[in-house]
Amino acid sequence: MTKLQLNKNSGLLSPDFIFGVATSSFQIEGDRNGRATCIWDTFCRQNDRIKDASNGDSACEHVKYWRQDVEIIASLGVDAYRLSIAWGRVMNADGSVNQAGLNFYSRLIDALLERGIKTHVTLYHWDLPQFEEDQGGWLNRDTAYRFADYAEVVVGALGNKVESYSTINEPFCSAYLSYEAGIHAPGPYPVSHDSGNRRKNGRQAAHHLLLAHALALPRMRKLAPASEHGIVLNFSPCHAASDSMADRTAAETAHAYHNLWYLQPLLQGRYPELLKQLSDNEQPDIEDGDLELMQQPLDFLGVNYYTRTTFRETPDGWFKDVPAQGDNLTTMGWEVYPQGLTEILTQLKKTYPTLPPVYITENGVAYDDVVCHNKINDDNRIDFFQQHLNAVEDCINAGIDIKGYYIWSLMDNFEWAEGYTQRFGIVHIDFDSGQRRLKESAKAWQQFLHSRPMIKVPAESC
Ligand code: IFM
Repeated sequence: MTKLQLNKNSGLLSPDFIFGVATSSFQIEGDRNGRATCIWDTFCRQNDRIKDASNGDSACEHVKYWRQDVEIIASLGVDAYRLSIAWGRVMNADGSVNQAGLNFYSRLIDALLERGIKTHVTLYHWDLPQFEEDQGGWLNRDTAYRFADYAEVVVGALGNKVESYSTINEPFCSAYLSYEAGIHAPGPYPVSHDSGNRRKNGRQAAHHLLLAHALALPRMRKLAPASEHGIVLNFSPCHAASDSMADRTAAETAHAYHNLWYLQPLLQGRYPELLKQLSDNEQPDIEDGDLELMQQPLDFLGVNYYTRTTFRETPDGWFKDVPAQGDNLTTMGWEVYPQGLTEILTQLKKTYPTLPPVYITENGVAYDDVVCHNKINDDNRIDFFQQHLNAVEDCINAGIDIKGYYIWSLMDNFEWAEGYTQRFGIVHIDFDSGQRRLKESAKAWQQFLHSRPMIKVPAESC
């Protein structure tokens, strides 16, 4: 079996470096009846939105098998588990609390703590309740205020027993992919409901997501002063398709639009200069004080990293991504490009010297896994992890404060518009029977994590 290895002086082996596995609510939970309808339920029921026409009704049946999943997590030897809370499992449309839903998460976290596993809770991983979308979703400023109320309910109940909280996961996806590109829920707005053009919608949703983060964070900090509080952003280095000035400019514009747009307001209280290049009817509505509020102190920045993206100029002077090519592609069509992690983080640190400590909150890969004699030989995935661990090490050596690394994902799950066609897990799921099987990559992680030289103090006794 291929092994995962680090040199014995590696910063990743320091006693307080956290290794974890990550999932999200809609992608694994199932138990459709235990929660309010969310935008992904609606989206999945529309024609041609999901590659295999599937939905999240059952997913990995995690609500049914959560005890088994906790045992699997514990068996891996990880320090932490990153999960997300389904807003619609905790809040009802009338604003009342769904106590059964809240209890589910509370029991799960207790069971993890009993096994010495810390939790990282993300409050929003894309499953906006449909009752919020019906009021305009992330295009409606009020959603940001209701998010903060929901955050207060969750953090009020779970408090300090959660090691770290993130407000939002990947606002780029919830804004750009969803309201602008229309390939994620809620999808393209029918013209009659369209409050403006697509670009304006994407920018407005982004603004409200960042506002939601800013409104919630101080309330969360008050309710869980011993926990860490932050946000999770996804980054991809933007490369030019050619050496031409036009393509290089396109790549820079894409970097500002896709990467910096979400980080700069949080660290500097302003959007990139690119904002001024947008026409008046493309710019988001921003109220006085919003940008100041966005500069909430962050205990950490969660960074999700998968690949780089290449751009070329379009005839109207904007940018378009060029599909990755070559033989080093994953089944998502993404290029395996570990050095991109070091590149983007060193670039961000140079641009923003006040970059908070970083957790790599997601990193992983989808490949075509085959079950053969009850075994899933995914050496290609082990290689992927090894290369990215080396990249994390390079970042640490370059002076970036990286405090942890989360594998995406604990288990195969519902991969959004790709349905169940993409397997990102280190644990294989049989979506018919619910059977869980450790892939060889999970065993490699087990061996690596259990053989770490230092002794960890269980989270519960801290
Ligand atoms: O599965 C997703 C996850 O929900 C968010 N980050 C990227 C992953 C892979 O596409």
